[in-house]
Amino acid sequence: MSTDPQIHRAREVLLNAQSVSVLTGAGISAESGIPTFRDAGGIWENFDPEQVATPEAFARDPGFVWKWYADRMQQFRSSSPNRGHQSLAALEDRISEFRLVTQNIDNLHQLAGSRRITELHGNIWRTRCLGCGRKATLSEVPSDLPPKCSECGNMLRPDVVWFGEALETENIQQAEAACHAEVFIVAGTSGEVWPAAGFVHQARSHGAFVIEVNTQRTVLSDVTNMSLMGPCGEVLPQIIR
Ligand code: BV8
Ligand code: ZN
Repeated sequence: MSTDPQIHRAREVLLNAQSVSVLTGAGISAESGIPTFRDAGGIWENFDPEQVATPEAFARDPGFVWKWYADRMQQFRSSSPNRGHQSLAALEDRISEFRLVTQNIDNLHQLAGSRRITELHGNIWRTRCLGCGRKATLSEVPSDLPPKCSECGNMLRPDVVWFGEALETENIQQAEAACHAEVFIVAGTSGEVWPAAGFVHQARSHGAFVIEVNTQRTVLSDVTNMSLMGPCGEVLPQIIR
């Protein structure tokens, strides 16, 4: 667990910061009951990413991939933001220059009230039409899979970024701008996925004070100024008074 002096130091740093950016991963949603990818019992223990999170997998069997997402949507519907998400929303209200960059697609940051969000990997409740390219937001879990476009009748895909797919340029630009903040918090991510993990390295190289919040050490821990060991739902409320 992180020590009080570390918590106190992190709180001081945040109190004096004019600009703060945050990068979050699946770990911040763990206390909302959503399994992470690479922890024990994680998603990749039961599913091979190549079978469900690549454009090839979708081309091969869109119904199977949509079933995987529909099941996750059901789970997300019964999950609500935890104190970790809520603390970041409160921090945003206090800091004039704030950006939340998330790898998560579960929409919990939005539900917690965060506004200046960059969704690096998209959002599970948004679809994109393979025919006309139209984006739409689903209000409920689709029943007949794969869903069809109400405009042109073509197949819809989840508006998420799969392995091997490029992130949207605008999101990369927003994330790169976020790396110029005085303080960069990286919370609940294993740092395994690129280019998301690379933004932590960029922030450090720009001279940011990098604070990690995680239940265990990660490949990013050596890139940080401070690594606070503990769950997001406990540590973030302590450092964001
Ligand atoms: C791309 C889909 C190129 C949506 C996801 C180098 C450079 C560039 C690319 C690569 C590269 N090396 C390899 C690549 C390819 C690949 C990649 O990174 N592979 C990895 C696995 C090696 N990257 C890509 O393919 C990316 N695309 O680069 O395209 C390109 C360029 C031009 C033109 C064409 C192509 C696309 C990556 C996006 C993939 N999509 N998701 C979905 O279905 O969710 S990634 C997936 O992993 C999720 O988005 C997830 O958020 C993300 C990262 O995982 P984490 O969030 O970190 O979750 P994880 O389980 O790993 O860790 C949880 C952590 O939380 C742990 O550390 C744990 O200790 C901690 N924790 C647990 N509980 C708590 C906690 N911490 C605090 N509190 C708790 N309570
Ligand atoms: Zn369409």
